[in-house]
Parts: sequence; structure tokens; C-alpha cells
Amino acid sequence: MTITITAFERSPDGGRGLARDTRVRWALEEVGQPYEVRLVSFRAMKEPAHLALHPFGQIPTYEEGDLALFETGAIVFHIANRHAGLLPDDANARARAITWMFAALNTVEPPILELGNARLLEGDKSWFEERLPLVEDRVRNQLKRLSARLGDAEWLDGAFSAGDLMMVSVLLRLKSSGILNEFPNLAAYVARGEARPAYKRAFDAQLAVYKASHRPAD
Ligand code: GTB
Repeated sequence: MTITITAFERSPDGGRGLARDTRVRWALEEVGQPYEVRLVSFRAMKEPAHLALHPFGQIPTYEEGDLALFETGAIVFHIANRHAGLLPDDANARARAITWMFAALNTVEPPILELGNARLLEGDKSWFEERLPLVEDRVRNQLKRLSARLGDAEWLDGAFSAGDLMMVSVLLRLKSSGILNEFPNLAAYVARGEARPAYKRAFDAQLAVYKASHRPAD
């Protein structure tokens, strides 16, 4: 059955692969599933056809036969659950890998999103300079604990899993901030994720869309 995901027609991320379709592309590449991409404009995202797929009018979505999903966590979990390669066979190891997916989305990502929002939306506020270090420290607090847990290990719990895919995807948002480099083992962990052939294919695919949509008019 054909898998179709949605992605930004014109991503505002400068081709850096930060929009969340990259996580889904990466998961599909890891498990070797071909997929198609339907590009959606910001306007179309809020229209009934897309809202029927995604109640919050966002990307990515995932369609496969009768099944339509939204929420990157649910989509990556579905892919990992259905195809070999992203979750261990051992039941306890599988549960731990899923736990890391939740930790990435529920514990590590929120302060990172808050930092992005502060920089993007609050730069003109009188209290911006005073607040920013507080927000940055909330990110550091989580990274400190994550860094301590990862230690010298290659991945969070044994072999690479959907937990690592999600955690690396979340940490990638920090690359331009300098904060990631304060934790050399986390910076190396992210680099290991980026070096995976499946990540590179996912990244290149989203970059091709970005380049096509930002090509100067002939
Ligand atoms: N919880 C949902 C999920 O995990 O799937 C969140 C989905 C989401 O945030 N989608 C964003 C979206 O559709 C795109 S990925 N936004 C349009 C809208 O809400 O109208 C988030 C994102 C957007 C832009 C950048 N960037 O420019 O760097 C990075 C990430």
C-alpha cells in the first residue's frame, strides 16, 4: 500500500530539515519503506481537506490505505511498530525504546520549543534579554541529565532505535544555538544520527523540496 506523507510546500526552515516531516522521512528510510510526499501550502493546511487529516491544520500527516494519522510521535511509532528496524524484539527493550520516544517529545523538546519561540516571537519585548537566560537554562537542565545518562554510549539504550531517532531529531533544533556544543557527548550523538545513511536520504529529500520551492523564477 502506498504511504503518503505531507510536508511544507515552502518550508520556512531554510532547508535545514527542521520541519517535522524529516522525522517521518527518516523513520521510513530506516525501515526501507518507499513513500510519496504531498506538499501543502500554509493556506491549504487550514482548509477542510487537510483539516480532515490533521485537526490542527499542520504537517506532517501519514496516509496508508484507510489509515490516516497525524502527530509525529504517533506516526513514527506506527512505522516502528509495523516494520522491523526501529524497535527491539525483546519486550522490555522495546518498552524502554518507546519510553525514550516519549522522553524526547515530552521532556526534552518542550524547553527547546520554548527557546525557539522566545527567539522568534519575543525579541522585540523589553523583557527579552532578561528572560532568555532563564529559558536557555531550562534547556541546559534537561541536556545535563540526558548527557549524564548517555555518557560514553553510542545510543540511549543499546542499538539505535526510534527513541534515538526522536531524541536526535529534537536535539537538532539546537544546533544553531551553541548550547548543544556545551555537551560534547550530545553533540557527538547528534552527529552520529546525522551520519546514518537513512537520515542523509531523508535530509536530502526535504532539501530537494526546499531548493525547488526557492528556485528563482525563470
Ligand atoms: N505536535 C505536532 C507533531 O509532532 O506532529 C506538531 C506539528 C507541527 O508543529 N507542525 C508544524 C506546522 O505544520 C511544522 S513542523 N506548522 C504550521 C502551522 O502550525 O500552521 C514545526 C516547525 C516549523 C518550522 C520550523 N522552522 O522554520 O525551522 C521548524 C519546525
